[in-house]
Amino acid sequence: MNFLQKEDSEIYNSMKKELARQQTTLQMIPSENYASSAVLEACGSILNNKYSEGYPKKRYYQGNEFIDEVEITALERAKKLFGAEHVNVQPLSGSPANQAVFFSFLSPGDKFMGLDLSCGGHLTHGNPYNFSGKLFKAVSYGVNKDTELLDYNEIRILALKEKPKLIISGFTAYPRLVDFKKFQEIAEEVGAIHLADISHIAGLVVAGVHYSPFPFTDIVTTTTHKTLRGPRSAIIMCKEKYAKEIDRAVFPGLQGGPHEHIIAAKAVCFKEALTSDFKVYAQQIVKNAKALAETLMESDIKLVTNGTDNHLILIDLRPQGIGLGKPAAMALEEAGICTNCNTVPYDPSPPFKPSGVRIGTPALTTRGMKETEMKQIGEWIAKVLKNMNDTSVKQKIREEIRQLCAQFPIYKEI
Ligand code: DSN
Repeated sequence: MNFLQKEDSEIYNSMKKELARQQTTLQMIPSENYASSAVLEACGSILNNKYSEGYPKKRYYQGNEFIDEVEITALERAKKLFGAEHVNVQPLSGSPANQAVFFSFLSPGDKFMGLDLSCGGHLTHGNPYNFSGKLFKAVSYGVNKDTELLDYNEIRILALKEKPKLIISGFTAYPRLVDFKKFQEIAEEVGAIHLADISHIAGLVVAGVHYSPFPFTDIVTTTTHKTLRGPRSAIIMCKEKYAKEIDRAVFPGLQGGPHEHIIAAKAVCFKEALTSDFKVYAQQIVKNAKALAETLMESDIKLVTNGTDNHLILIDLRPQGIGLGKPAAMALEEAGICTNCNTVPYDPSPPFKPSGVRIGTPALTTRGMKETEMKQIGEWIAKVLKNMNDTSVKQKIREEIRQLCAQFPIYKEI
């Protein structure tokens, strides 16, 4: 960062401190990861300088010969990686990608179904403060109150009653496998479009450690920076018959010039995700999450659904009387463990004061940590949660975490 250091010491210094934070603490927010240096180079590249409204070979601006090469490479790699019929790599991030899908198939006021936020749904799946809940009529489904699992029979009954135009599957805080085939069958039965939002689990899907929504799902959206470990962005994939609607909804419907530096970074990420090393990585994410979940449960920490099948774990703080999610996440941060507070199913507290903490293993797995480290980290998390106001406990763990992080360096070369 030589140029930045010379030209803007304020931003340079903030970035240096953030780098140290990422290196010396445990990044356990399940939607975060460490992108490779190659991905970061593409993000910070001269492709930033180019406007390219339109699609490859059909641009409104001149000078896009090499931009087309980049975007076509990204498209081809994404198709191969996911087995998708059609891909749009231009969405700026996950929410705009989902927005484009709504605008492709729904008119304002139309009804759709998505998972309730408290049960693990995303803002764009029908939250009343989000465009999805404001412009459209959201009918939320939940999870079973006892098992905290999706109940496909209940979802089907609700869909038959409500007859939505769109059904969304895929979540931000559901620690179990999702049966996309069942969602597609329900959607077909009621004549709805099925949108699978696989943002959290895309890396697991391409590695074959989570069910894939391909080839049967109508539309699939995913961000590219979570388990997929690419740049902060998103893509939309669909059956060929929906290609025109989706492309038109992204441009000119919703966006202007695409961010081709980020599209280049997505292409790099797809190449990385096509390797056998990535499969091993994704398998390890799940092994690590299971090992961590076991240690937490052995330490009497209650987990939503009593475990995990994917990369994330949701701690329910209520049974232990630990308190609310925000102070718990703050105590963990003081000890060097970065998580986020989160709602638990049917949370009696409001979303800005939720009763849970969400943790995940994608970033730690990128650092090379395995089951042994997860066991240690699980013990630390339990200890902090049971001694939230004890500064000496948090300081001791903070120091031990600093030592652990030094054994698993990240971004040595920056
Ligand atoms: N903010 C993301 C997450 O943390 O799950 C979803 O968009």
